[in-house]
Amino acid sequence: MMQMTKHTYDAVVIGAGFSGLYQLHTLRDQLNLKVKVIETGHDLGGTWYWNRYPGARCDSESHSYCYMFSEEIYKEWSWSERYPGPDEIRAYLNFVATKLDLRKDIQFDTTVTSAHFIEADNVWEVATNTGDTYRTTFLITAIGCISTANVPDIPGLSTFKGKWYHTGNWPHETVSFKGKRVGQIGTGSTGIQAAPVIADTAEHLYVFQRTPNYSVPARNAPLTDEFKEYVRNNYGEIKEVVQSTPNGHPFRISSTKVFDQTEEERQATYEAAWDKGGLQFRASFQDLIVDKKANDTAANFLKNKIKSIVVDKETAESLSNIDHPYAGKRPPIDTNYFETFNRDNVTLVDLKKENIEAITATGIQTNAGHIELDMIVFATGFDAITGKFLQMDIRGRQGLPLSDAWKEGPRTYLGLQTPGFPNLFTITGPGSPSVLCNMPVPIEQHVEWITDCIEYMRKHNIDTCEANQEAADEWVDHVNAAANATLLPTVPHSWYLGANVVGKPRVFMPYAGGMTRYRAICEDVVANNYNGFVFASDGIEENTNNRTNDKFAAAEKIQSPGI
Ligand code: NA7
Repeated sequence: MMQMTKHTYDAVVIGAGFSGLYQLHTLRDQLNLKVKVIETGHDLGGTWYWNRYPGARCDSESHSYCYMFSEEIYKEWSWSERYPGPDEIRAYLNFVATKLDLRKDIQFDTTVTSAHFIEADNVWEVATNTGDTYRTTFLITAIGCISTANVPDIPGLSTFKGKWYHTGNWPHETVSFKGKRVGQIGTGSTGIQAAPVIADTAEHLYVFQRTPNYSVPARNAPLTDEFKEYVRNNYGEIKEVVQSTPNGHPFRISSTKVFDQTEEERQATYEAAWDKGGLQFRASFQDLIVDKKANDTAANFLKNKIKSIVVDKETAESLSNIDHPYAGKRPPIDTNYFETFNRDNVTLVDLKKENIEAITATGIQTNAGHIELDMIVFATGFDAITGKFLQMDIRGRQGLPLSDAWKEGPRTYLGLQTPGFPNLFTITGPGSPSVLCNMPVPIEQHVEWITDCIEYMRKHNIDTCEANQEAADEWVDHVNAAANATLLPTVPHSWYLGANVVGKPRVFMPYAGGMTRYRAICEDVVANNYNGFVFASDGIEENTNNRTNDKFAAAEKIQSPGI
């Protein structure tokens, strides 16, 4: 029989990645709360514990993909490359965890299966797969946005005799492609990183492409001593930039509009951005993500680059036949992705020309023929942002399941709380700027906001904090308005919209209004007595102020999106 142990905590945090580790630190070490972090993985790292696929690398630059809350921690760590890989990110998180003595309060190898709000006691009762249960006043999800692997339901997968993997659940032991015929399905950020590395050793790689994608060279390289020195000496300036740019990256978005420049000047701007590499390409002009005609100039530049790199004309055509605006979906950055299609051992399978009919015992059957494979790699993305929430049985007031509250799509206030779920805080939940930013920036802001809110509650003997329905409805409208001011919702097959998962409601989930605007809104909410949140003690509401926050009411205020 399973041993049942009941624990009581002030706060339970789900997840031991960037968010969970920092949340543990602030609640335990600043507020002196009794905190437990529950983590499925055998070790810390969050998304970087699972994402170890070939070529995996963060697309934020390393000197900004880290905590900024402590100058000491920032300066003690030194990154080795322009973009950090999973091993280095885990080493960094381990360094932070050791420095702050975090491990002792993390329960690894444990998955939260349910969390129910017990109204009579104002506590959350959290159950896990190990049989332990936890009673806690505050429940905080730190579960990441892209942590639920999406394996498409292609008939016949169970009959496949070779090995298959999803990139987001990659084995921890080395997977050898030597002498193997590998089929890779998916050409998003992940597939674009993986293909060149798999092709290096595979006997043959078949890349199954449903939607062609733009990509800009990452231009990854070891960091020079000079740059490391610059990072060490300019903590304040780097922090100022990442916290004042809409997307949290360590570079400014140009204030120049596309048609402010002549054709010749524009090409030179794009060439320079291409040579520099990375997500900074997207920051070349102010209006790239809001004006389709402006975007077309970048799109055409990138399509021409593909055609200039890929030698085989038909393959080049298939790769550059892109149907959506540049950066309308998450823009990948790569190392030799398009060059990979010039190798003799790589074949592009264009799923606009042929369909996958089934997976067989020995490969993939399309309507054009059978491709013999020893291995299949699914680079097919995630049930993003809401997937992990809905895998847990979360119930709020009157037993309301979160899956019911979000049936038509997630409805939160500021991405931080859902009406009906008191004292449940969601770091980078739906409606947060999250994935449209360099993630550690919204994470730090959310963690600090939640910590301040809990501190306020304790100081004022408040039992519960709960988003009010009207505030959440307004926020959802604002999230939609922010998205609609950009080209992002025009891409029908985007995971931002949930369109990559069968049956998922099509709702634009992240907040595209920018991290700086978002931060100002959150500060304004606090200044206005936590406007839109209901505080209650002994069941009596304490702050019944009217909602006066007009900061996010008007869509026309969204001029520069936060991506
Ligand atoms: P993405 O960006 O969701 O990409 C998934 C890819 O898999 C994309 O090319 C999909 O094509 C393709 N896909 C998904 N299902 C299928 C099926 N059934 N058949 C063929 N192709 C399919 O996930 P990534 O892991 O690349 O990136 C996720 C984020 O991780 C990324 O944005 C970064 O933030 C880090 P589609 O475009 O839907 O036609």
